[in-house]
Amino acid sequence: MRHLWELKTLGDEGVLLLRFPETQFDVQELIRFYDKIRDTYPKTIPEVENAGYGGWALLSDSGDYRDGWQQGKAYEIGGRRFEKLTAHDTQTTLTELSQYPEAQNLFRTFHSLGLKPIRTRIAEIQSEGKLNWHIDPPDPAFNVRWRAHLVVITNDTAKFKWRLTPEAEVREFSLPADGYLYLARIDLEHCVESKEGVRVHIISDFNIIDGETPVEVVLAS
Ligand SMILES: O=C(O)CCC(=O)C(=O)O
Ligand SMILES: [Fe+2]
Repeated sequence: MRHLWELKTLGDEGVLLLRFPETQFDVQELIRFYDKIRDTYPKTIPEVENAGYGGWALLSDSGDYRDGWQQGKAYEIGGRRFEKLTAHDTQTTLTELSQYPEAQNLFRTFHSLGLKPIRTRIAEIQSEGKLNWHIDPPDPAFNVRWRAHLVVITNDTAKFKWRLTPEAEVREFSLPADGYLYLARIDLEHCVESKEGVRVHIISDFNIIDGETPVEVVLAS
């Protein structure tokens, strides 16, 4: 078994996806939470050319639940796409969505896993929606190599994809709605799609507050 403090090494070894094998979130509770949010607050769609992709913030910079979604402009360096984002380390203000007991429970479980959540969002891809190939820009304030993903709703066509270069073989994985928290590499080019059916993840950047938590390799390049 590997441990959270080994995240850098695991990245250097070419690991693409990890999971926390010892803790399961309550998926039914997360679905109920998502249903309430979706029916109460309009979804924010970022101003990038990703079709059917948007969501709601639980932890953001200003504390607005739309914050962190509007300013998602992409830019290019040397032919590679980067998502332009504001500094994540300040994105720890609770939004009104965080008042829900399900959100409180979620944060408690994150802490029990040794994670301090930073920018945390509910991300929804509509049927036939996608988020284009991109790399998330490095940020010294937190571990930008990995991002936590918790699946709320998914389907067989919902895929997370990685490639080392635009010419390289594409590796893909359908993250299951099994209640386990996954860590996905975001410093390599990646994209997501859902060809048929909605896909909802809770996605969180984080700092490590306890590196002893065991993690398991799910996929390596
Ligand atoms: O799966 C998602 O909604 C977002 C994927 C992504 O680009 C990321 O986590 O950085
Ligand atoms: Fe990304």
